[in-house]
Amino acid sequence: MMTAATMGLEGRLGELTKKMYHKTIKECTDAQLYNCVLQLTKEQMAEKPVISGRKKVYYISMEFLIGKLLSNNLINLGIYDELEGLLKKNGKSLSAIEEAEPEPSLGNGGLGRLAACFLDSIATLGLPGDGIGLNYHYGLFKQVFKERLQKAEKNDWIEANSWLTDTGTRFTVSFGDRKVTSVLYDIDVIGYENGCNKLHLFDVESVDESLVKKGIDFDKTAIEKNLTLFLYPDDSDEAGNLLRIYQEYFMVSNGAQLIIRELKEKGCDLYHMDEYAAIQINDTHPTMVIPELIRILTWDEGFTIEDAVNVVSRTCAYTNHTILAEALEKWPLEYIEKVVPQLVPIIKELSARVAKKYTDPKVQIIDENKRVHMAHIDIHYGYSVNGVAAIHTDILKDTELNHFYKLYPEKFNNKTNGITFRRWLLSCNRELAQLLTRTIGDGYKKDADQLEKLLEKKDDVTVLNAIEDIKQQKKKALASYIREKEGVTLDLNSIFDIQVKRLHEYKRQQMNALYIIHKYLEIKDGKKPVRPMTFIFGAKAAPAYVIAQDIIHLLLVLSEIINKDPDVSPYMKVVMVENYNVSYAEKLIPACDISEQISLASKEASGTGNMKFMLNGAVTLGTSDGANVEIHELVGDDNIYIFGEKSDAVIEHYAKKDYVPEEYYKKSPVIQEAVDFIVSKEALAVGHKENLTRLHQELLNKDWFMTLLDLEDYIAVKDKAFADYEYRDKWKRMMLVNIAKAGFFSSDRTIAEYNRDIWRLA
Ligand code: 26Q
Repeated sequence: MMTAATMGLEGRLGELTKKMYHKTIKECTDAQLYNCVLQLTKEQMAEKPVISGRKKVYYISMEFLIGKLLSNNLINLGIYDELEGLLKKNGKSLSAIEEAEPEPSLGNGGLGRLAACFLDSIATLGLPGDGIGLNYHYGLFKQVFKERLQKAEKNDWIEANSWLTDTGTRFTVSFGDRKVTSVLYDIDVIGYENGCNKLHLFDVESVDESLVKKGIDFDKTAIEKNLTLFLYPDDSDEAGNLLRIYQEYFMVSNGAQLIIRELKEKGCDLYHMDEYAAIQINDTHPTMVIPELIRILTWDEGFTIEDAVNVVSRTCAYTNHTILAEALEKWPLEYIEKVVPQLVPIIKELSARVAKKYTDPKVQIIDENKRVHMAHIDIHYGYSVNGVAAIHTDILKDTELNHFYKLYPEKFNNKTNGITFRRWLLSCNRELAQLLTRTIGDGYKKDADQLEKLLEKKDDVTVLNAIEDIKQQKKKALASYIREKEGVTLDLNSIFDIQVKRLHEYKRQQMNALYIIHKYLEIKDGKKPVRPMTFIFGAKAAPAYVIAQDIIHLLLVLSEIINKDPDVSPYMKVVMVENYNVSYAEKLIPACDISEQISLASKEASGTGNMKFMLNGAVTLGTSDGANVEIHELVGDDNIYIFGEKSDAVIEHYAKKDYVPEEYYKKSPVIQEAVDFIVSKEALAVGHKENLTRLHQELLNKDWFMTLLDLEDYIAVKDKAFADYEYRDKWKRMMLVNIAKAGFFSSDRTIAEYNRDIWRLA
């Protein structure tokens, strides 16, 4: 077979179209061309060297939210432009072909997307590092709106031709009540102008897709048939299903078998496992890998428990992604007993060792209610504990995990999150990337700090106008997409204000909704804004999270009322996009003027959307939370809009239990009006009484995440941001500064730090 390297891309693509469809490139449909280009790209990746070295990192995670891969892989291979050109010559458009790629939904949100960005950066830095996860056939649900409510459907993303390759590897995984055979699929991960690593996704041989009946319902008992059908939605409050434990153990058992096989192939003496492998545990979901490795070493490899514990503890490192206490996994020992009885003696032993050393009940592994605190296993039996933004790590050290910090100060470290600039700049905003290359050269592609060179151009009218023009082009492209998908026409002269992220009360989409109601009432009252405003939301809510569903309902009700009101719609539009996902993010983020990052201070561990918006020239409107704090430090007071109470004040409110939403409601007519609109005649005429009254009650009587606390400040600062948008020169400079300072948030920087401080891969 002649390969593309010897015959050129066009020749090889022509061969493939002929072989697969008996057609020329010109004659193929976009969907057919997608399959051929997929094949071509896989061939090209297979020719790249596998990144190798004595020590490898295994990034083990229940989620890898990889998104579509074609564009990214072409960019990393360095053949995007050539392919685009040859397709164009044949009357075809690469971006139309990309639309034919199905999007896998192997993650919920931030944590899963971070894992995907990390794989890209690990390979780009040329470090040996593989992902270990699960191949969910339907992933996270696909969101559809019916009667202004979220409904869940399956996302059937695996096609005959895909990025998955069956490796032929099969392992056996033993549960208490059955054994299953796993199948290992690999996806190649190519670094930017570098070699390849792998994402290993395990599946069950006996999985049965026909188990799924209506929507996303399926028989929960037939484990060997259902184990890899779906990804658990981020049930921060509702966790606790046996199936989740089956999934977690299935992943770690396979992961441990794979790692030990690779170590033996390398000739590693397992007593020195830590010199060959680092295992990064992505939140507590893969924690059972620790007792599982100890079990294998003691049962199969003749280790004493002492030796096994020691070497595993030198190999495993833990990343924490949340400080919401209710989101920390605590499994009843009896569940673990049912699913994996073989781990129970190990976990009991690990727990007993802790109990012998430390009497403090707060640091025990098995608590008095016989619940296993997964994070406590990681902290006692891992060598590193990291948070994901400076403020987050500080809160872990000072409050949430303070008891552990006192025991093991040397284990704690911060690794502020990052994003891959290949996807979130080069791929989603080619226009901006080209402008940057023309202006500061292309060194920034491998060294993101070079974006700072852009600061020299902060008074250069040509550059400032070019940035503005690109924003306008991206707004136009988004508007036409939204018109097609959502049936809403946007005003290109309006300010695009965007909040896209999982729906959660702590992220406070409801506060944004109250601002919108406030503006609506002002316009009804005759107070017109100088420039029209477009409010865009995208968010999935865990199906069991009732109030989150109610907030989605409110947003859909508002968009119905506002967009259809002829007095108001010329001045504002509200759009809640359906099924927000990575591909949608790639269209929304480049088109954004104002990036909404409004979580209750102390609750958002980091956020990574905030970084993507900044890199694409949006200005942040946010609280002093997560990575917003670091964005603020980098861009300075003049290039960001910060509002709301600080995290220490918020933490104090919780400690003193002194936040009473009704006091804020009574004190402020503006708050009162906005909150009561939720159950007004207008709202009830369009929405469901049950959902709206429940939400109204929740805000007045509970409001656990303190929406009303910051509402007045939010309104004032957001009004200021909208007003400043009219000072175009000032605004364009703010855009430029945000882009120039975004280099710090490259995941290449984050991964270099993980490697320097935690993994130490030569
Ligand atoms: C747990 C138990 C049972 C079922 C589901 C879960 C579950 C699943 C997913 C719990 C949490 C998650 C996801 C958490 C997450 O995405 N956290 C986000 O991580 C980002 C990357 O570090 C941060 O930027 C965000 O601030 C954080 O919210």
